[in-house]
Amino acid sequence: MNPKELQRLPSDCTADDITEVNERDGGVIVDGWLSPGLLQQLNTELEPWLARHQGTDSGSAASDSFLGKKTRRLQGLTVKAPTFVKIMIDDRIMGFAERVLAPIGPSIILNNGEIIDIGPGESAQPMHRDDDAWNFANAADPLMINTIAALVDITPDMGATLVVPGSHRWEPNRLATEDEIVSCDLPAGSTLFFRGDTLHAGGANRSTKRRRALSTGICCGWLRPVENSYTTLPIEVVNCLPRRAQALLGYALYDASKVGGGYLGYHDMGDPMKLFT
Ligand SMILES: O=C(O)CCC(=O)C(=O)O
Repeated sequence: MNPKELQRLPSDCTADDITEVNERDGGVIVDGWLSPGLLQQLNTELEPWLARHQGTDSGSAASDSFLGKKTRRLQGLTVKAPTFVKIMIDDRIMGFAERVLAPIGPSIILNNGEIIDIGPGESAQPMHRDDDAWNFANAADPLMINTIAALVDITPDMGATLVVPGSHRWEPNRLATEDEIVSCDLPAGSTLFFRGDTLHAGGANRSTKRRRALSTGICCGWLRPVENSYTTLPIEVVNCLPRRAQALLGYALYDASKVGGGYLGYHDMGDPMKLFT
């Protein structure tokens, strides 16, 4: 398969539609997924945090190079930009995650809620699969799903996400040729939904504009997520969130007892959800 573009779905599509196209292509674009009002609210909340961003400094040169020295990234969005919570618990994103991740576990958690603001002059990331974060797992099914929502109009020259359609079915070591890679044109609000086993990368920003996007990744409930939400979110903030968001942030007891597994994430030998009023 070698389509020149990913399939696009309308904003009223369902989680089933998103899952079905992903099963075939490894990725799909939903146009107009975020409303203009929600986008404006989120962007307004993000402005002061991005303005005071100190640059990429993860403590590892290799990690900094992967994240991008000209890229501003923010996590801890539940505190910094509370509008993020509505997006994280959207039925379609959770429904897509639940469907794709069902074969490997009974529950899901947030892997990362991350602003990726790629600056002019940034080079493209190496092609990768998000599932490689857990490379020892050797799983036959995806371990996570990811979404890249455009918070500004994103054109290919601005560092649009690069995706290799069909690569979720490839053997692990196969490399993509130039003509197998598509660049996602994403008007503000449009969103790429893809699986953890699909090859992709942040593109090179050859423009003079910044490419601002939101990555919301969801992984299987028994994995250690990329983002550590426990250290960024005060418990008083989590207490005020919807139950669904509390669970997604990792505060629900993981219970695989009905499928022959065990429990993970006890709080003092009980369900952490009992902490919340
Ligand atoms: O920013 C993007 O479009 C993709 C970023 C990405 O794949 C990553 O940082 O792992």
